[in-house]
Amino acid sequence: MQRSEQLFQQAQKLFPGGVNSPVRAFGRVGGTPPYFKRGSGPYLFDEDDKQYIDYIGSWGPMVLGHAHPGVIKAVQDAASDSLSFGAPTAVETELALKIQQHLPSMQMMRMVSSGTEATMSAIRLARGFTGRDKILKFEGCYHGHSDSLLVKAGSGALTMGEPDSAGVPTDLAKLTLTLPYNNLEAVEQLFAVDGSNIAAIIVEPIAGNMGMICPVPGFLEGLRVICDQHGAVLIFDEVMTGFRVHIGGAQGLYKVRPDLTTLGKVIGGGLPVGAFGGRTDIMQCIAPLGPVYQAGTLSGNPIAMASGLATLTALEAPDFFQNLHAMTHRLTEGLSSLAESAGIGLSTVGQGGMFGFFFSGQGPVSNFEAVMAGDADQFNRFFHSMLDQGVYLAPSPFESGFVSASHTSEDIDRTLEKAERALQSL
Ligand code: KE4
Repeated sequence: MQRSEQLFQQAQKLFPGGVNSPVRAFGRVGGTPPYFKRGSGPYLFDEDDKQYIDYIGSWGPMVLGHAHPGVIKAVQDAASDSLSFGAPTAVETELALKIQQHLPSMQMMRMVSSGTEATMSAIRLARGFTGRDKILKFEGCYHGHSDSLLVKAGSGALTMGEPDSAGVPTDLAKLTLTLPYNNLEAVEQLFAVDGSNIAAIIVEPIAGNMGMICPVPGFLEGLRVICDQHGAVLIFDEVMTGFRVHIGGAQGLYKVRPDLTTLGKVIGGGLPVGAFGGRTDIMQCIAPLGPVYQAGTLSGNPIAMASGLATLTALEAPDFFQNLHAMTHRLTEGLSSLAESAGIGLSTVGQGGMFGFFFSGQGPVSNFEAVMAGDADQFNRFFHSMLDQGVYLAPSPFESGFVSASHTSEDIDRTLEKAERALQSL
């Protein structure tokens, strides 16, 4: 991995930790991150021309696989007409209509340029709409890096061991209440005493930033009832799950309707796009219609909109999510049985094109505390064995993995052959 090592050394002088997003630095697993120069379908090629089967997919956007011909053509065609106008375009309307077709709860929406912008704006909107200041999030959930949401956060914050970031004013952080994921009783107790001061609950309807954790039956439905009882806004952060776990997102899978939804990743197809939207009466509080200000130079960028539109059009193909789920299931079931044969405690979970695995003997994992009890050393050794064998997994136990529509059963089976060797070596 010589070229990547040289590049990483040079990058350390330019970027903190040598990276532009912390989890990429391999801080949790050690070693040098490969530098990629090309992707094609399920494969990545690093600067030393080593090929990897990719299970990160740029942390979710690449649900079609890398360099999908239809997406690349849409981007090239749009780019030849200029990269940005800073003005309304027809293509942003087309993308919004397609999103709304599959997520009808998004009666109105606003495009932004990242998931962080989407959740930050949604929180401000919920506070402006209700006139309340407190919000509730769940331990281990990550909603991007805006100040109010960097409290007991997951993903890179957890990977770096800093779930509560420095630099967030104490007076602001105390307005962010946190509870264990999947603990509905704790939410009921909190709202019983403080419900009239809570503007919103923001939740990952399937948690993907402390590994992958699915909601226990009744959890999401219960949040819906509590928000209705207390006039709080229910925000589903579907930046990761949107167009990843089901054509209708997690809200379509679990049939629970949020008041607001945040999106990102897949709706940009690899280009910077986020969105927030939901009930018309709430969205009408957003400037220029209402008093909640929100803006962005490159919001609705036409190249990014074209990329997202081509991506969503492609995933509307018949049986797209059934096939994607079948591939993911083949991987997770295979990993489970290989681990059992190797006498390793491994629990796996998968939904649509998203999966997780935990090195823990305690069976299914349902919250942050159980995640933290996992065997981090086994994870690290498994990760590096797979990376050496050309399988690119997330470099942290506090992330999810992603399968694309371009992964074939042969790719999955080759992955499992390598996993067998990795598990035997633990
Ligand atoms: P971005 O600002 O990174 O586009 O989105 C923030 C965000 C919001 N909500 C959820 C549920 C998310 O998963 C994310 C971002 N996810 C991480 C991966 N766990 C992005 C990868 C990174 O931080 O480098």
